[in-house]
Amino acid sequence: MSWQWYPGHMAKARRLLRARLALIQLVFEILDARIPHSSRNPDIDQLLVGKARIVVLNKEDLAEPRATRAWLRYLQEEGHPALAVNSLTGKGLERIEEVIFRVAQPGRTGVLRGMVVGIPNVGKSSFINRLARGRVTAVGSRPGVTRGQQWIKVNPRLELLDTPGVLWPRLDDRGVAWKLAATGALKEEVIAVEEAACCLLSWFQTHHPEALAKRYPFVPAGASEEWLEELGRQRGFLLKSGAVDLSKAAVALLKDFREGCLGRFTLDQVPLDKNE
Ligand SMILES: Nc1nc2c(ncn2[C@@H]2O[C@H](COP(=O)(O)OP(=O)(O)OP(=O)(O)O)[C@@H](O)[C@H]2O)c(=O)[nH]1
Ligand SMILES: [Mg+2]
Repeated sequence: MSWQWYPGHMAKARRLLRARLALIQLVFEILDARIPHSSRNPDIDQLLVGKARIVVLNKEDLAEPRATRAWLRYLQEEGHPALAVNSLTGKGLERIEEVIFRVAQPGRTGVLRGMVVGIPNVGKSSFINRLARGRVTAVGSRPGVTRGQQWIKVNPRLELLDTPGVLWPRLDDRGVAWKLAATGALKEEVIAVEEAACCLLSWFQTHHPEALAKRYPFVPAGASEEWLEELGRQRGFLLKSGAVDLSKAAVALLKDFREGCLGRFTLDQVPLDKNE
């Protein structure tokens, strides 16, 4: 699969992040609750060394609740407060300010400044909008700060840098790429949709065949490629040649998964304790 991240982009993102980190006391690390491992930037600990951090499992409404609880425990054991959040409704954000002021000390001005980081499409902008809801006041670019950096005043004690830090995902792990594709972290143009759909399908066939049978009762069980072909045939996705348009079938499956039509699922398991 190809990626939209290249060494040049990564170096630039790293530089930008460093410059912004100098201005803030707190980082919100946004992960996708369906893939907390795969949506995590592999260099995050190095990048954020010494910064107070709150980990946010966003899109909790699409993830499996029991898995989310296990992930929250795991992340908290790492030493960061972790919250499961739905940024569209605000669920999970009720006590965020309490958590914020527990982990980070305001700067010299008495105002705590934070920023939001995460890989593409995890919900960084939605999170910022939700946190600042109804109170969005850009408080102007500060002198000496890189051109045009805007601060959003969430409340008198908390400001957020409005440009979220886009981080690169794990690029080296094939087991991760399809999960990023399935959840929408990678644009469809840059991924092999059929490959991603086949991987997702195999995952469902292994872990939740009942969810597939419920959503697609008309598609008989079979190896992933045949299954996809059958879905395409049943839905009438045909090419001019009469052959099934597999990529259309793949996109239909990915879309169903992303929109939660199959149910709530978490694709990443909490790593087993090394001592177990
Ligand atoms: N179901 C659900 N969808 C969400 C949630 N948060 C964000 N989304 C959706 O996820 C998509 C991406 O959200 P954005 O806020 O644009 O994500 P982003 O990280 O800012 O994306 P980029 O700026 O492109 O990197 C949008 O379609 C949102 O509506 C959530 O908690 N639950
Ligand atoms: Mg955004």
